[in-house]
Amino acid sequence: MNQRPAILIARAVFPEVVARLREHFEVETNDEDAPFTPAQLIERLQGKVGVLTTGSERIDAALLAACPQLKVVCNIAVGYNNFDVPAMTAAGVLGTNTPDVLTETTADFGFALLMATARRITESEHFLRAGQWNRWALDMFAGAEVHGSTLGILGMGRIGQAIARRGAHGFGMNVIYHNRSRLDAESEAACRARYVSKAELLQQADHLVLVLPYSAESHHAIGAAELAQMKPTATLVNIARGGIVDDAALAVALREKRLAAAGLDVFEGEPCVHPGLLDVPNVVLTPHIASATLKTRRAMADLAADNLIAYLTRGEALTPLNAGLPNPR
Ligand code: 8YV
Repeated sequence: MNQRPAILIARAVFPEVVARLREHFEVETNDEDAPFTPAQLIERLQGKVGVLTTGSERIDAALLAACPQLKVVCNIAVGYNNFDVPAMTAAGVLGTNTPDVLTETTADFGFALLMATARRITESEHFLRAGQWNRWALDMFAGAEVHGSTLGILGMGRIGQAIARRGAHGFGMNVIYHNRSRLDAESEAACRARYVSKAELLQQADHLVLVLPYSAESHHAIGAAELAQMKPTATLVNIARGGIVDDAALAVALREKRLAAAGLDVFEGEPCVHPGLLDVPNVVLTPHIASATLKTRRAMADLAADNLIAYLTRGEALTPLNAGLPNPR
């Protein structure tokens, strides 16, 4: 009889990562091209002590009660708004995420999206592909200046600071930020960023990048009222989570040119995208790929696997979210 503990990998990951996990555990995988429904996830978790998840699997009190053997849930993501961490702690289940390994890659993408948005790269490409380019004009696809402009960052964690460094050191931008807590002086100096109130951030930013975690508190942190405070020439970039922006209000602001442009990698209710956003030209839309380089996605999957192995074999994870569980399962 095989005594090895059983685990589930809820979404397809790299074969090398599966192979590494198979050295320690009985591994069940999701061979479908889609995430499990909540009921399927509960069914597949029966008898499993650990699971690798992505942002798509909700881990809440109901699931934890229905899966009494589950000890650890390892997200292949730095964001963990799919976890109810207090419920996990109460149930004695450890959660882990993948910080650091995706910081620079995600910041690169944030900057790419800012550039594409400000300089109207996808909009002008569509125009060219549609065969509409028949002459040059002085103001053709004239966009917003990036170098030397004011970069606003809402949410100044690791990724926010990495974007700030790119803006300040690479593009000579004046960087301002708002965050729940102010950075220490050394960290502010490293990314040449100045702390301002949220109202000042909205009013002064030429380019506003959102990099804050999603929570009840940050739900619709950018809605109609906030968009109304921004410059009509400004651009907005969201690489954080859908739900932080009220996408319906944003679509209206873009249509009415009360905001010059937006670059969005995340959406409320993704993979569905608000139809109003699909309908306006001044928005760059990407399918939640900010951390998507092969090297980084592999590092994320490896870190999640390492967390699972470390916790189940040694009782200690590498990047735990709720370490020191009072009553671990
Ligand atoms: C993930 C992300 O790829 O890390 C995060 O929080 O948003 C992305 O890097 C995505 O959440 C899938 O897990």
